[in-house]
Amino acid sequence: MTLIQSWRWFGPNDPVSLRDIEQAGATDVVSALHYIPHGEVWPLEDILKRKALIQSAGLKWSIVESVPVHEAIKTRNDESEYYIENYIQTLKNLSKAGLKLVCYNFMPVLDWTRTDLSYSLPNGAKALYFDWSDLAAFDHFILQRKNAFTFYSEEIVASAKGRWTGMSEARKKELSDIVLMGVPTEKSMPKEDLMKSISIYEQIGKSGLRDNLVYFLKSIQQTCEEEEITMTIHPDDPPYPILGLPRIASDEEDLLYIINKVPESFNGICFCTGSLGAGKHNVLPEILAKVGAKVHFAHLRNVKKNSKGDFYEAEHLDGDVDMATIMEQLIILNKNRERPIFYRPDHGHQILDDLKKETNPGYSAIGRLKGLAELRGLEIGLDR
Ligand code: DNO
Repeated sequence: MTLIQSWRWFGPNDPVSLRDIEQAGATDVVSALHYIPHGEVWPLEDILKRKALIQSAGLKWSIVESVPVHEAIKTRNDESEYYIENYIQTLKNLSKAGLKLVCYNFMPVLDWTRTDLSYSLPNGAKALYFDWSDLAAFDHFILQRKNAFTFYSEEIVASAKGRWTGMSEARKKELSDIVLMGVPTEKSMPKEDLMKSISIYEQIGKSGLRDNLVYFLKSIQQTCEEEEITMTIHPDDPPYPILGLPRIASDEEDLLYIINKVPESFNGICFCTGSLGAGKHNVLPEILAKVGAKVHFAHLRNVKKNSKGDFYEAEHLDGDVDMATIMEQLIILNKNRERPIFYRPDHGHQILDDLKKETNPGYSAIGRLKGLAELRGLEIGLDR
């Protein structure tokens, strides 16, 4: 059995078409109904429509990423039961349509966070960047979170201050928009709402958030088991608490906690080499060796970090993550499985013709195509 190459598609409004995906060489599609507000039930009809569209292009919708977990569930407030019921209904509808593999995350409020979406590399390609000094500047000067600077090292505070002094108004606005942005094609969050959430999560803390995840998983367990659905949690990106928000899927200990607390087979992991790889504390082959049996889906991309922990998204085979070792481990894990492991080339540089186009940050076609081609070559070569 070989690994399955998949590709994220944001739906009919994605500038990358299903045809492009086919030409890039992926067979399976990762998609979600991004237009449905978080927490609402995905109607069966809408799911079937998306599925038919993907099928009509000769591809297969195999993975749902994400079914977002509503904030009410993550904070377990008064409305959480209502949203859990909705989530369960969405899972049942997905299952009716034959969709059995779901990716989600439990990051408070913000999904992945970057500070620059078009960082220029020496060869003219553009990449996504995360810079602690920019984040600290956003935190202190834009968000004005109380005592924000106490959460950063002196070195970062000094460079954040310097940077802010020289920052143009346009860049200040851009930085704010970028940090507050979530998944491309979904709405970004107003600053005031973020502040409110931060104070709620202060009370919850890491252990409270862990409890809320376990409660959520136990609440959907029966449905997942009856419907044969596998849930895969996406690691935190970046794998650190940011802006005072707790993180619970950032390292080996977190992932082991999640799979040990809810050991049933429906509870799985999406192994994202980019998210985990951004953590100085993470040695990916070691993590994969421990959690591999629970990995059903992988996001393969690379990052290069500097000594401060800032990082940019590097080429898929070039960066701090030893992709050849990861691929070798995935190939071995994939033997003797009932269902193959899926991977997608996660993100890619904006290169060539895509530099002239409007693209979803991280999700332009050609950079991902290059990533997929490299990963597939690696896979076939190693497998031989
Ligand atoms: C970033 C993605 C994430 C991911 C979600 C999964 O590009 O990997 O947005 O889709 O966190 O829930």
